[in-house]
Amino acid sequence: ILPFDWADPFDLEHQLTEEERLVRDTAEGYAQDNLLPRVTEAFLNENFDREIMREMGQLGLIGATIPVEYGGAGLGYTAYGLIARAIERVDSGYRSACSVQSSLVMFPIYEYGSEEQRKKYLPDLATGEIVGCFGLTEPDAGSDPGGMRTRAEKIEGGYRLHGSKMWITNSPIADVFVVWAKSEAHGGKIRGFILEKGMKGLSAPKIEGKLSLRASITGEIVMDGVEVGEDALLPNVEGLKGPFGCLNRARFGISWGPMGAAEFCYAAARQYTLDRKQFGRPLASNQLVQLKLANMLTDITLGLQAALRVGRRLDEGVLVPEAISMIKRNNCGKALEIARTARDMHGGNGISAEFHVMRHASNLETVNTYEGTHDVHALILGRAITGISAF
Ligand code: TGC
Ligand code: FAD
Repeated sequence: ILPFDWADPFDLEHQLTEEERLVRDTAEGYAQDNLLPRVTEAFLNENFDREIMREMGQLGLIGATIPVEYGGAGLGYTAYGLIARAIERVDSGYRSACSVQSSLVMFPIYEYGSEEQRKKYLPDLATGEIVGCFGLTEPDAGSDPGGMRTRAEKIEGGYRLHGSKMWITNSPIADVFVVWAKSEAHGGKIRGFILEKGMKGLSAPKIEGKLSLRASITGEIVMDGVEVGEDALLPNVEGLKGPFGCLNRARFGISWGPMGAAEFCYAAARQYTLDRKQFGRPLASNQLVQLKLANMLTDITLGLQAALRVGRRLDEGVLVPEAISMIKRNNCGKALEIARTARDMHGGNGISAEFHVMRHASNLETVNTYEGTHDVHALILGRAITGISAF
């Protein structure tokens, strides 16, 4: 019989390889030493420090699964998940920046791009020298991206893009924009295009006043007749499976990330209720409090184990999108619940920025919504279970 570890009851530690532990330690060290000290100010002032992209790039935390020859780290998906968890232990907004650059910008350029596009963009994206964004969502097409209005008109030697994208992470500071549009030259099918900052007709205004993910910068992408050459088209994919192929990877990362935020909130609630006394004894000595801690740890432990299982299968080359929907949905929903409960367990202090739990709870509202809402992932599962689409 071994003693119970309140922080790692299923011994996740020894299910990781030596290399994965090293990556995890690098990411955790960076996040705790360099991100945690600046997050409160960034969140309160709604400010994303652009330098963070270069810092993460230098440590190999961007483009973890992209091959080394293109500047990536050539790691497996579990390692990528561990990076997301470490960064989101500090803030979901910082993990967002890392996910978008890695899975939604580098992955499509690597997977669907020409050799020229790979060479042109991937190394600088990996170092954080340039920042990318991913434009799928539109003001009138969120859960239903097939309803997008952005279109690419055929012109001599290229395309002219019209339309607008909404809620785009990093768009106001982006150098490179991976956008999805219905292309008239391809029978109205959805195609991916790489746009660059400074192109005529392209702008990316910031969305102000978010009450969630305030340490991340979010904006629109406005395309008012942006003209690009043939070389801006991602040649190797068409249809919604293009953006969804990227989302499979990003959603997998998002099954790990919120577990980091949840672990932070659980550990904080545990310590707080051990330290704080009411009615002459620690809050932690009350059954109601212990029940909450037991529920939190159970959900975190099962969520991490599930994410590890899906990561191992991805590393073996087995990709089941519905399994990713299951863990994205479960782990985001549970993390949100845990953060809200931790906020409550901190009493009045729980609403203070100093204790971080409310910031996590507010961030996780977004994480539960983007990359497919909690309910949309239930419908993806429902369709797979019944064979009937309920969208
Ligand atoms: P549906 O008919 O199901 O599929 C259309 C085509 O796409 C293929 N496909 C997939 N391929 C690969 N992986 C997947 N997961 C796929 N899901 C579908 C499918 O095989 C089909 O291919 P083909 O060749 O037959 O045409 O499409 P639908 O229109 O019925 O879609 C329904 C639904 C709800 C599943 C889908 O639209 C959906 O997932 N909606 C949610 C939208 C979403 O997740 N948006 C995310 C925007 S990006 C973002 O939020 C980034 S935040 C990043 C950060 O800051 O961290
Ligand atoms: P809607 O689709 O309008 O959904 C509203 C509600 O209706 C939800 O509860 C939803 O679950 C429910 N609903 C929708 N359809 C159904 C149905 N058929 N049955 C039952 N219920 C349904 N997008 C990008 O492309 N790139 C990004 O980088 C990006 N970053 C983001 C950053 C932030 C901070 C946020 C908030 C969003 C970001 N998004 C991004 C957009 C995000 O993916 C969308 O917000 C999300 O997909 C939901 O779309 P929507 O907001 O239009 O909501």
